Amino acid sequence: MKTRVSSLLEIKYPVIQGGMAWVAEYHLASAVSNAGGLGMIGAANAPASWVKDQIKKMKERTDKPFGVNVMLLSPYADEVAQVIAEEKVPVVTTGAGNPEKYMKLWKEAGIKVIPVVASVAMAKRMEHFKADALVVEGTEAGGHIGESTTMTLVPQIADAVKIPVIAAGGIADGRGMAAAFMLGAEAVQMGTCFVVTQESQVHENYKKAILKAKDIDSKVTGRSTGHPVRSIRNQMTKDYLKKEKEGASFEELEYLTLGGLRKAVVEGDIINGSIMAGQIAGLVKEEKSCKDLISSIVKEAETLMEGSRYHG
Ligand code: TUI
Repeated sequence: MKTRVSSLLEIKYPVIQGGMAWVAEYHLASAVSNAGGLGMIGAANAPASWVKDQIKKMKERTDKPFGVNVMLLSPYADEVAQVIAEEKVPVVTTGAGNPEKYMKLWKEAGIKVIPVVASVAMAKRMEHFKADALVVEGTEAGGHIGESTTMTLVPQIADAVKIPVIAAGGIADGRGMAAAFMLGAEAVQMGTCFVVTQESQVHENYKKAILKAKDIDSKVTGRSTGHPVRSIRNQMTKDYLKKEKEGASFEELEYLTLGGLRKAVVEGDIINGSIMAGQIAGLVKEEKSCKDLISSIVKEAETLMEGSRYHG
């Protein structure tokens, strides 16, 4: 399945693994890259030394392209941006903000820059600043989210820019991938379904929570702080939403989500921790290897798209 994105990134399949905080580390990312997708290291709130070590381990485990996601709200974003340039990481994606101030540094280092955007205005701005492609992420996604859905955002941004669009948010099978392509995307980025792969290092309890989740088990906390975050409902989301109603401080609320993510991913505390996952968790029903996951999704999407051409 060749698209402008698979050619740009020099990958076999136009499938990108999301740069998920605490989840997107080198075991998972190298498995994705070795399976023909683009594996991502999620820098999240980690210091540059951690990111540098992860890049080293990636290079030991794969000779295929990979990327690093920079979470722009991180206090370490500046130093992480520098390490990415020094290490000449093939691809960088950014999330939760505007990466303008790093674009020149990365482009001069020959890095492909793919900002995650959640609006048409931001998409146009990133194209102007010489982004190579865009991840267009709908509100169905897990973690920090925007307002618009993947269904509405992808075609509007595909029409507004010339650079290729990668759809994210709500995709976990071949139907979702084919639908995203129909909307104008040339690749997909997926998160939730990669959390439950065999190579993912997250605590078993976290995987079980996703596998067990139903369509209505997703909650958004933090709308009042301006940092809305989607996760699977539990005691934490209940406490958070209550505190939010009572007007708790920004710091107190923020700690519940980001501090809570470590608690859930590393310690397996799925009661008081933050189980970030997308609305599609209800569709994710089995733990597969990254290779099986990617090849089954691509095969299903290809079959569906063949069918649509045949009938079209
Ligand atoms: O970044 C993500 N997902 C994330 S980041 C994260 S860590 C975190 N946890 C709690 C609070 C805050 C961060 C967990 N999940 N996805 C990419 C994404 N980017 N979604 C939405 C956006 C976005 C939003 C606004 C991108 C640009 C933007 O522009 C604002 C501006 O500066 O104009």
